[in-house]
Amino acid sequence: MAVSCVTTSLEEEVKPRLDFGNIQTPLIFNPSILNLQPNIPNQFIWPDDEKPSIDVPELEVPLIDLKKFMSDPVSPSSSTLEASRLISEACTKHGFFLVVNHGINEALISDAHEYMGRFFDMPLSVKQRVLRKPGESCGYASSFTGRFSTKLPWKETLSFRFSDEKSLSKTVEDYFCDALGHGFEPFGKVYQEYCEAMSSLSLKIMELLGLSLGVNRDYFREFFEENDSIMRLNYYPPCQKPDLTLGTGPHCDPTSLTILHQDHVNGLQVFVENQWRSIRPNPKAFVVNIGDTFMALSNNRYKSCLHRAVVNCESERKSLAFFLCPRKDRVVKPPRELLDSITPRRYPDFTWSLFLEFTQKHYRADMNTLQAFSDWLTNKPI
Ligand SMILES: O=C(O)CCC(=O)C(=O)O
Repeated sequence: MAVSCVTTSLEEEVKPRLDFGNIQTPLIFNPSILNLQPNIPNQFIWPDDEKPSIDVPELEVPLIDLKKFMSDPVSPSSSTLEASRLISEACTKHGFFLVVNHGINEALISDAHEYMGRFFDMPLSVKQRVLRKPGESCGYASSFTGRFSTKLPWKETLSFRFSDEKSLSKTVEDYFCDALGHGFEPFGKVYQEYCEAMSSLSLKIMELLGLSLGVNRDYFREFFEENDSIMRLNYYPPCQKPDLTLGTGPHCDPTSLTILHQDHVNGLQVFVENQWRSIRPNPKAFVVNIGDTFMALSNNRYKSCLHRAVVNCESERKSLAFFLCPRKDRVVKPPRELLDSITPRRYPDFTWSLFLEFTQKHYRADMNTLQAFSDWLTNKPI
């Protein structure tokens, strides 16, 4: 990985420069060069009130065992009812829980991590073949140097689209081959399979969320059939000043449901009861969290919670994030069961495509994204 001095049209737009105080050069995030400096560029230094604390207490999140649920008949068993009770409790409070016995092949998870390492180890010129352009949600981002010029995250990402529509059955494989070349076919195959597995798992979790909200078990599952989701590979290199920067800044996911697999290195933190708390890595588990779009679907019953990722000076860290999103034209509105005279509609109807556009073109995701979007929709001239 490399920080070098390449000028692209993206940089011209925001004109970020490497700023060590006295010397300024155009900014590209290349840790192998940045790590040779005693300090980090100012753009990566976060304001004091957002600087990370490394030793934070652990968040207690329920461990949901999916084994029985996966083979549960239509009428739920007592273990499924217990799982749905635990999910309801966690999602009302902060929206985070872990799932184990999820049925995803360990070798597939390990391949997904392995290929992520291979991708980020490639020369910058190769990764830049799929450079993420302003206003787009997919592609390679070396930090967010092309989009923002302050509070930059200490990470590289590769994001791509997954569609569960039958006519688009090979979106991921095609993306790798078309954008990066035929040598990337094995990457495409691994991530196509991984995304298909994540999509199936998220539909099962949707059934549990439906049960836990007292809505028909199939309601949310059907809502997310033909989902148009986003997969993101997060690579956090070690940082010589981990107390000054963040790997991922504080934000709530605008998407519907996130299924995250972290490697063995600590980093994920969630803001609960006015305090940052960590979620300890568990290679056998996926971390699941509610996003803003599901918060709107549940009419605010379930929380989309602020979270971030910290970095450290010794080890690199990797995480795989699958962001479940509805088909772009689906209208997001809560089912009738979640409305009554004391709990009226909390957000207006919207489509995921409009919300996605809002987060890519008008607003940097933070803890108020959904409210800002809702205000924007309400006040937008027709
Ligand atoms: O890497 C992590 O633990 C969190 C990643 C995350 O929040 C994101 O990609 O939106």
